[in-house]
Amino acid sequence: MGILVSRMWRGLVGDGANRCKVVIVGLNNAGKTTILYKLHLGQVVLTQPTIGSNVEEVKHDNLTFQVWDLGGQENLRASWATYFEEADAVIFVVDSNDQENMVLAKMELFNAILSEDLKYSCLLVLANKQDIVGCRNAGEIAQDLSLHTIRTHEWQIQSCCALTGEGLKEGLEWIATRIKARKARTIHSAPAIFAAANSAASPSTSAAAPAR
Ligand code: G3D
Repeated sequence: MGILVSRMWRGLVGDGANRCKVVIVGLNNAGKTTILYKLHLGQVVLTQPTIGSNVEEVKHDNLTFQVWDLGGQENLRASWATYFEEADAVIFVVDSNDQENMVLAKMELFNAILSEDLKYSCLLVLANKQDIVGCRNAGEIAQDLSLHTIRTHEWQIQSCCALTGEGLKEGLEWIATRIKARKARTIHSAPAIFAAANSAASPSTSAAAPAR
């Protein structure tokens, strides 16, 4: 279902070079929808629990992010992976004031990044709700989630407050930088791959040529 919706959306809006796909996941109530609309509209909207997904476009630094907010309720988390296809980045949102569910959040985070479709995605962890007195700070959340053990993905943790928007721009900036660097690496390695493919092909080409 997620794959179908995601492909239909791409069909509608196109698939230009400056277009990137970002998925926002995290437990229910972490602030995912608030973040999506703060990024998209620059304002806080009254949210309802997300049934399925919300998707909006966010423009930043010459890039157009197609941002997917996926429902975080237990029964919806199993379907996250169906939205991951071709995601350039994954944002994992944590309610920094919800210490009780930190172990569950860690489990869901590691489940998500195990997904084959996220193999090349960078990971931004947003330590949200920093306005709440007594919440865990970004360093503590990095510890809680054992982020330092992640070797498979480029990752970053950013503290933020979705209500004021503090920290969101910095998070997006990091993603934009990572995506641009990856695109540049792909462009630079393309001639090398092309040359390797050519030289691998040439023996059979010459073998096929008539002997003089
Ligand atoms: P979700 O999409 O991850 O399920 P929502 O989460 O975006 O629906 O947000 C859940 C609740 O957290 C909302 O409150 C929302 O206003 C609040 N929230 C989101 N971000 C912040 C933040 O940075 N600080 C604080 N204090 N609250 C935040 P309600 O009351 O509507 O349920």
